[in-house]
Amino acid sequence: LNAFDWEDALRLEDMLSEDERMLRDAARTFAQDVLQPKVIEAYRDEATDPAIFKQMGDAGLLGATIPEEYGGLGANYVTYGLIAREIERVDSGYRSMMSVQSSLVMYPIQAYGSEEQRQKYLPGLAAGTLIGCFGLTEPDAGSDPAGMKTTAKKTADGYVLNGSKMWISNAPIADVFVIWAKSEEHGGKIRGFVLEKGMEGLSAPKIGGKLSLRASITGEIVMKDVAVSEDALLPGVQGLKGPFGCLNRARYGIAWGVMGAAEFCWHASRQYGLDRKQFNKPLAQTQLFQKKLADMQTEISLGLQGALQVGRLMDMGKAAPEMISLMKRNNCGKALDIARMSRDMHGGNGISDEFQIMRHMVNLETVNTYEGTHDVHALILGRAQTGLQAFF
Ligand code: TGC
Ligand code: FAD
Repeated sequence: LNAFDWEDALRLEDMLSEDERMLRDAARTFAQDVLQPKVIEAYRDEATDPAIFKQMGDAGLLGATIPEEYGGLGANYVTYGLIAREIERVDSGYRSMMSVQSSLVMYPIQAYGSEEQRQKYLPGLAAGTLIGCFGLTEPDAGSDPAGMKTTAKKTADGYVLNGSKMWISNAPIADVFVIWAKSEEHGGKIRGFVLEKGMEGLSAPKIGGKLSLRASITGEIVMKDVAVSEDALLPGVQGLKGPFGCLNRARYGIAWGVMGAAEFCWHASRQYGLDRKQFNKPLAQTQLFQKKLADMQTEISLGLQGALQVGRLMDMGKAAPEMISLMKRNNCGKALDIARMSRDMHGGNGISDEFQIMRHMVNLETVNTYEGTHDVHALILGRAQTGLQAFF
């Protein structure tokens, strides 16, 4: 038998191709060299630097799965997951910026857009010279997006949109807005529209006072008689399966991403326990401390294997949305438990931003809630195994 590698207990490394490892390593270098030095201050000041999009674009991290002809990397979903893990090892907010741009803005334009829409938006979004956002949630429609009130009315040469969106990542600095609205012309079915910054009647005020995900800007989107031409409509999809098709990809990325945040907390706890002595011995030499480290190692090793398996199935075209619910829910919940445990293991230092644990912990509160809450994913899995829906 081989020697045991405590950091990679189930040898994830051996299950990756050379290309996957290479792109993962490049993402790690970028995250550690470019993002890590800014994050403590950005979080403290609740400041999002829009230049990060350009830096991510230059590093090839936006739209990794989008074909090269549109500026993407043409990489597989396993690679996309590995990138999310490296970015979220630094901060969930930075991973949010990357995943909204990649899965929630570039993906729908590629999958549901016209060729003109693809040519117009995808290269700039891949380069990070354009910033995108995704408006599904509304003040009165969160877990139940079918209850949305935003409408699109047909006019002689296009549509007029009215309504408001709430809790939208990137919105205040966005150039491109993917908006989901009920279209009168299509019998009230949900359709996607691409709006642009500067359109009359469109505004995106920042939501201040967030105690979580402070390095990623969040806003409302207010639409008052926003007139768009016919070519703003995403022609390729109608109904809730449009936004859900995007969410499948973003939720999958989150399943990997949160494992990166959890790994940061786990490694920091181990090191802290080796360095810090109480009662004349390292904390890491106590049974309670070691049990916690073993629990962290176990959940992270299993969570990464599960994420990899779903990624492989996605790349083979064999993944089901319920698999993604299972991994998004499990990995977010476990990462949050690990971050809370790590906060405790750091004692008083655990509450200091310099140790970075508490930032991960409060970020993960958001990640556990957005893209379908922990309980909503339980209900999706409950429905899949009983045939009974318990949402309403
Ligand atoms: P339901 O009857 O289940 O489905 C309606 C239609 O949608 C289809 N569908 C899916 N298609 C593809 N993938 C999926 N995962 C799908 N889930 C459902 C379904 O086949 C059906 O199609 P059709 O053609 O028959 O009409 O719809 P429901 O209203 O009962 O849904 C219930 C529920 C709770 C599962 C769903 O509404 C839900 O998932 N709610 C959670 C909402 C959510 O995740 N919001 C996320 C907002 S975006 C965000 O948070 C971004 S943060 C990103 C960041 O910053 O990183
Ligand atoms: P609610 O749906 O009101 O849920 C409140 C509680 O009730 C939760 O615990 C939930 O699990 C529970 N609950 C709801 N329904 C049921 C039920 N049937 N049975 C049992 N329990 C239930 N949205 C976007 O569209 N785009 C974005 O870019 C985006 N970014 C976000 C960024 C941040 C920082 C945050 C916080 C949110 C973001 N969201 C975004 C919104 C996010 O997707 C929603 O917050 C999430 O879907 C939950 O909706 P809600 O907040 O309205 O909570």
